[in-house]
Amino acid sequence: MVSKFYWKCIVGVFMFFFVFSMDGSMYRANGESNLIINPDFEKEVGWEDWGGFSYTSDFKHIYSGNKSAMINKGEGGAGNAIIDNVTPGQIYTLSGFGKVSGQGQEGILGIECLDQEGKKIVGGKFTITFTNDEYLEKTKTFTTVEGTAKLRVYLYIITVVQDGAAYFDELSLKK
Ligand SMILES: [Ca+2]
Repeated sequence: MVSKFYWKCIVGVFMFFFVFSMDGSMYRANGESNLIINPDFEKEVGWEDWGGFSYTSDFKHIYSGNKSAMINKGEGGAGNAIIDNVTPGQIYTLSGFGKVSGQGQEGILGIECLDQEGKKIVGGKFTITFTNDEYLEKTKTFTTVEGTAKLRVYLYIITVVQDGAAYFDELSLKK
């Protein structure tokens, strides 16, 4: 009996590590790496300020970690590093946590399909709009349009209301 129990333990431990390593290899096989540089805004890199963009460390406006993105200017926002080696007809999923402050404020998390020269392609823009005053995760799945060679994720406010701002954290773009 003791020996049977002993072998059950050995098999149990073996199965544990087998399943554990399978899980790891499956994750890698899916190639699900986040294509956004600095998607959690913890480091101050990867984002180009298009106006009114800042990294905030105000705990009231952070979803996770120590910083999030804040935009508080109309026609302002920020663009992430351009993603190269993209082809048309590929399915990607964009997601992120966002919220707004100010009555009627809207905040946009978007992505643009760009051609080889980095120019925007008509019909190649996909957006997620946040109007909630507490952080919510939203997701958008899209297919890259004809002529796509690059992608660019961006944050944007079209018009800013009085005391308005949009906040973003924990973004993700995966193929
Ligand atoms: Ca963060």
